[in-house]
Amino acid sequence: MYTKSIELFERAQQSIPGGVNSPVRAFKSVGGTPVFMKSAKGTYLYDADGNKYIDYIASWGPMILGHAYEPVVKAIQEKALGSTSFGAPTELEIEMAELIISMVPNVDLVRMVSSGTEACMSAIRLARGYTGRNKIIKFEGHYHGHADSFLVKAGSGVATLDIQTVPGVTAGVANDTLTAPYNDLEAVQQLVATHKGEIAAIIVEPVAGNMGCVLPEPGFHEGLRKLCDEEGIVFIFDEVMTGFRLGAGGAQAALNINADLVTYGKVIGGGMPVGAFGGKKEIMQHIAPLGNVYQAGTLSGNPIAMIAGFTMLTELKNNPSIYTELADKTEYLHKGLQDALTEWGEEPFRINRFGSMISVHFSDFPVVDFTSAAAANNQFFNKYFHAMLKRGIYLPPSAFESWFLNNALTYADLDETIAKTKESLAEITVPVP
Ligand code: HOZ
Repeated sequence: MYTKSIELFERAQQSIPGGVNSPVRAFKSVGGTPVFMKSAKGTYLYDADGNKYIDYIASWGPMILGHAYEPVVKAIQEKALGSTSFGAPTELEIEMAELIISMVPNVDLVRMVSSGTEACMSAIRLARGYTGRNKIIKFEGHYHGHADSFLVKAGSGVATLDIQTVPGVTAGVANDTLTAPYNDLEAVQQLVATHKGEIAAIIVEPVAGNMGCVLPEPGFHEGLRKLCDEEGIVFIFDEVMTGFRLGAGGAQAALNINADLVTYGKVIGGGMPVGAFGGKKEIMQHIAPLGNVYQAGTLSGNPIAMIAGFTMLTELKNNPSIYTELADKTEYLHKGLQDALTEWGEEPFRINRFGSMISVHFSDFPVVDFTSAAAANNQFFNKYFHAMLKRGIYLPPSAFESWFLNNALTYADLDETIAKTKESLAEITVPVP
């Protein structure tokens, strides 16, 4: 069934570290061989062996409208005929910036980059340059890409591989990154009081997606916002996952919170390698060439990435009902999974959901931060993952990742997913504690 994937993984390990170009894909925590994909259309993935899957990753977010969405593919094809890169400005970059500004609150200026990592890295450099301070606060289990400053108590692959300290990140850099538990406002207030006048930025995943989906508790972001205002700290929303997914205005609009800077990643490229950071003019005007905070990139604003993103964001802007449809489908899935797991009754569980982000935690208690996410029965998740995979349901290969729904999913696909969950649960033997 996975003959070709097994063969490709063997071969990949000869030329690519660990056989993959991003660690979560290696299936290290769930075990087994990663499935090598060949193509996808709508909500269906097809692997190298010809197996078909219903996709719950959506390329970790961006495939909101499904794979190979025709207007996006057509726009890319047409644009490529006029060159794939100039290293010089284009009108399309202005249109893209104007579109983002028209959709998102509190963004006066936006700078395109090529990945979410680059966006977050540049945003904290800007915050440091703007405030003249060195330290930042991030949250345990949050992942803001792999720049040195963020690889402290990070989520996603760092949590999946259980890497406590990342070799190569200097103590100096690590010392400037302070961490607090997500949803623990008091811990953040204490950090700020201890390091008064030293904190340049607080960066947060507004709805966390790199330790599974974990929701902000009421008042948490409001408290952070107030603290940042009082202490002159730049408040950064990392919207790499939530931007244009929770709604056209991202988490800022969905949660009714104003951030000073926002960062974006893959979502704004419709699946192409893109990122961006933006925010208030007062801060953004410190970026070169307006100011001296240097940041650059030959492929920034790349025409193929811009046209893919512009086409997808335009669809999202013009069809706001997409978000209601997505939220309804996610709620339907939630209920179906909830009923299936309750009826089976052999393992405690919690389901977290916000918009079209959802995750199942095999836990007896609410999952509200990294400690509770890590304390769940993630070995059981791994079994569930494999039981679903072999039935054609492609979930994230780690309990420390959110699931992302795409709007090509039909209710029949959701029913199939729920039915396959029932079959999977019936198959899994619960180990005697
Ligand atoms: N860190 C990404 C999700 N949170 C995973 C990216 C990938 O492995 O492709």
